[in-house]
Amino acid sequence: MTREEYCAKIDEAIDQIAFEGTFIDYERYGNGHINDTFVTHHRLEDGSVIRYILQRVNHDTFKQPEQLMENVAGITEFMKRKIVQNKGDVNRETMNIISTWEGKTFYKDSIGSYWRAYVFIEDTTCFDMVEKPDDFYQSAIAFGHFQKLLADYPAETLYETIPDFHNTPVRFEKLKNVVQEDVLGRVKEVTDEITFVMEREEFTHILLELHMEGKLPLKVTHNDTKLNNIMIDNATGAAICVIDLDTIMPGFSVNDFGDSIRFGASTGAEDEPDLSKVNLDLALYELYTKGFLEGCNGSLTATEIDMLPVGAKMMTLECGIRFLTDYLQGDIYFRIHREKQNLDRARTQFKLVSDMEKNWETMHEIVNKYR
Ligand code: ADP
Ligand code: GN1
Ligand code: MG
Repeated sequence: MTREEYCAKIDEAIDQIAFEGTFIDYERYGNGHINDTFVTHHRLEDGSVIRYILQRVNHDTFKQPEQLMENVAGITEFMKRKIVQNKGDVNRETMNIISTWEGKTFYKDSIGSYWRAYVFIEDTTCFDMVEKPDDFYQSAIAFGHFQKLLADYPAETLYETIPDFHNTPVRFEKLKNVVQEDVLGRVKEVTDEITFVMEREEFTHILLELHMEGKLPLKVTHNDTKLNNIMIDNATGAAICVIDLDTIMPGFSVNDFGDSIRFGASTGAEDEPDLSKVNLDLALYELYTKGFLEGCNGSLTATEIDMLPVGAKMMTLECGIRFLTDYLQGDIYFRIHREKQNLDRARTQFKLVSDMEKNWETMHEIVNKYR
């Protein structure tokens, strides 16, 4: 599709969604790797300007966008009832879908792309790296609390928006296949990274085996708990809203913990090319552990708490595997802005895994301090 054709589709979507006011303009927004996100501006009758988030759902990643939107609508309505009970602000503490003029939660355009819009959560910031430790701590409380809030959500009504999303052994097998195929001849550059993953095959099974033995429960989980999927209130510093609800599915609580650690408790950016800058920050790990356990507020079993460090290492290894797989396949899944970005992303994850292994005892001691 040319740029002009794509812009025409954005215009088409904007016409179909029941925004308030008169449309002014839009621009690309945010740093997500998956969906196409835009901010739109509209003038209200009193002359003020209102913003919305408009997204084209990535249809290659999410094969059933209609089911996905049913999940999001169900979850946000459920959250709204709880927020009202707690006397909170429903416009800022959860995502609010702006429906189409026809009353649907999304608009399917003439070439089959799915568009949806949300209320823009104003006066908040979304961070790509921890700038103030307290933000990370607040995000931990919010992600823990989010899981507790959804503890009585009817999990059987949720669609699995990406099958086997955090099935690490499946991700491992996929990497093995992609290495075999080596479609772009890139395998020779990354033999150390491949060996690193292969040496950890046994580890990839730990959580699923515990689950199969009946020792680790399935919960309703977010599954993409990185720091830039949470909005921090500029005035109070509290993490007020969990966003990016596309991957809410039944999963393991420890993976929600782990995904936050791999992204936020690193001293470097996810795609930092200089690995000497990438280390596990144990102080941030401790802060997150404390906040997450506070947010979960007694809802985790002893085994779930025991497995928090495993969740951290699992999500970091799995994400590294996914980045490496995508690099070998020609960067077809995660959006890149420069060459080798997915390889750099994979390498930071493996560096963090090594760091976790070196600090394995300490990671457990920290969990035990706050349980
Ligand atoms: P992706 O799945 O591609 O990561 P997200 O849903 O996380 O997409 O959105 C991308 C970015 O857009 C977020 O990191 C955040 O900066 C911004 N964003 C998303 N929803 C909102 C919202 N309701 N209000 C303000 N900013 C938002
Ligand atoms: C993607 O959509 P975004 O940017 O929040 C990915 C996550 C990865 C993350 C790595 C649906 O998250 O699983 O952990 O990139 N989301 C999907 O940064 O695959
Ligand atoms: Mg996101």
